[in-house]
This record gives sequence, C-alpha cells and structure tokens, in this order.
Amino acid sequence: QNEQQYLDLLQYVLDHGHKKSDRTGTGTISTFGYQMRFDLQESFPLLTTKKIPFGLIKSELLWFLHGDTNIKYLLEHHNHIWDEWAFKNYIESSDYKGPDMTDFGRRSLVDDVFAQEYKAQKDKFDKAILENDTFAQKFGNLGDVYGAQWRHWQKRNGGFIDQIANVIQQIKTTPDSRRLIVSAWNPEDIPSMALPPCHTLFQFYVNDGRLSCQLYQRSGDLFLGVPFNIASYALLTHLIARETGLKVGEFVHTLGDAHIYLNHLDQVKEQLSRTKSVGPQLEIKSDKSIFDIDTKDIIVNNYHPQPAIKAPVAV
Ligand code: UFP
Repeated sequence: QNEQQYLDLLQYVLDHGHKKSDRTGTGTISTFGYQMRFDLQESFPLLTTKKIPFGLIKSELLWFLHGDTNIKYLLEHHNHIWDEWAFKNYIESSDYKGPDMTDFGRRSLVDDVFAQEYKAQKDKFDKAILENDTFAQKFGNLGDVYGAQWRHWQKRNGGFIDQIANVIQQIKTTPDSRRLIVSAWNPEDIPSMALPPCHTLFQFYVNDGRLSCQLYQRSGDLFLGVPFNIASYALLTHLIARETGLKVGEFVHTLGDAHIYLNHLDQVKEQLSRTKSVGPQLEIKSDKSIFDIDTKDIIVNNYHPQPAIKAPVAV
C-alpha cells in the first residue's frame, strides 16, 4: 500500500494539476499542498515500479548525518548527486583555466559536442577532488547544505547548534514533546543560496513505542526527486528510531508545490502503466551509532524493481 500513495499522487497531479511556469523555464503541472503517509512497519518505501538506486540515498544521507559538506565523501562512494554544485564554484573561480563551461547544465542537454567536453572537464575535476586534498578543501566544499544546517547550525553570537544530536536527546528524554523539530530553512541565508533547502523542516512524534517523522518539503519534482526523498526520510526515521530505542511508525510526507515537469509526462504515464510488487524490507547490520554507521551496514532485502526510467533533469 505504501507505493500506491506515490502512484496516487502522480495520478492526482495528472488529473488536477494546473499548468505553471517555473524557475527552470521547463514548465510544470502542479498542485499545492498534498500529503502521503507511509507505514514503515509494512515495508520500506523504495519504489518497485521503477528502480531507485538505494546506494546513492544511503551515502547522501550518511553524508548529511556526518555534518559533512565536502563532496569528497560522496565521490568516494561513487555518488555524483551534488557534483554540479561544486563544479560550478570551480569553473567560476580564477583557478579554472579550461574551456568555457558557462551554463553547462542546459548546454550539455542540447549540444552533444559540448556535452562531451563537459564530461571530460568534470571527470578531471572529480579526479582532482579524490586525489588532491588541497584541491578538495578548496573546491569540494559546498558550504550551506543539509550537513551544515543539521549538525552545525551557526549561532548569531558564535558557536553552533547540533540539531540532530539535540533531537535524538529530546526524543530519549521527552518523547511526548511537540517540539521535536529539525529546521534547514534559515531566512537570513536564503538570498545567497544557489538551492534553498527543499526539505525545509521535519518533526518527530513518538507514540506507543514507535517513532514517526513528518517532512515539510516546499518543492517536489514528483518524477525524479520525490522517490529519492521518500526513501531518504524513511531511512532517516529508521536510523533515529534505532538510535533512540524505538520501533518505526509512519513517515508523513507533506509537499508544498508538488509538480510534474512537462518533459516527464511520458515517463510518468509509463510508470503508471506498470504493476507494483511487494515492497522491500530494510535491514541494518550493525550496532554502531547513527554517526558511525557505514553504507554497507544498511541493506534492503527482497527488492525486485522494474527497470529505471530515464528523464531529463530540469536545471
Ligand atoms: N527537488 C526535489 N527534491 C530534492 C531537491 C530538489 O524534488 O531533494 F533537492 C526539485 C524540486 C524542484 C527543484 O523541481 O528540484 C528545485 O527548484 P526550486 O528551488 O525552484 O523549487
């Protein structure tokens, strides 16, 4: 039943979404305010109607939980989700001496020759991050991303707040609290951010020995982003539950602007024509703490998805 929540949302936006232009110029159909509820006792909400690369979700989440903001860790785990942001800082710096890479995201979608040049430059960049510590220090760091806001939120008068450690402590000591919140949205920083946090805020709730989590996501790319986001917060809920000695309850996913990009419509229809199967089960094979656990300690069993469906990323 978990996966049906997501498929219903796709169908809802196809049926009731209105056309809306957007920052990327791609165009969307969109709806405002929608909520899904995933029962984490039933199954782990990793979609079966298309293959979702769980490895990327694990390494990204552990990267956030470490408070790490340098893509070096991600590259070591063969995760390229955040590469472009670091690469953009590099090509805009005086250290970059290669061919013009302005607007590389858009250009590589429409120009094959450029796409090859871009790939060569980015491969070189990734290699330098992995092999050269000084270079990684200088150009691998993304600064204001979830790792920073979750683990070292900068205080106005100096010092930091570790929101994850705090919320774990609060869940243990005051599980009935209505203030079990982690926020990534810092209005002071928004104007200078390339990508203001999509996962604005999340809250935990303890009932009957079970931990639930609700995320408020301000903006959701329903076809490409949201399946990742569901799995990522489901995994986070499992990890926090384990850390606080609780069982898992629900993951409640609340979306602000829930949209399907106009160039994803065929892919969405293809996915909706497929038949889902029973969802997988999560297994954590370690008693290490949430901050020390390794990607290989986290596995999904009985995951039998249908093939991936390719779609262009809106940039
Ligand atoms: N997006 C997601 N999930 C994410 C993420 C981004 O769906 O985790 F980081 C999508 C939402 C939107 C775009 O389509 O990326 C961000 O653009 P904007 O800031 O204009 O909402």
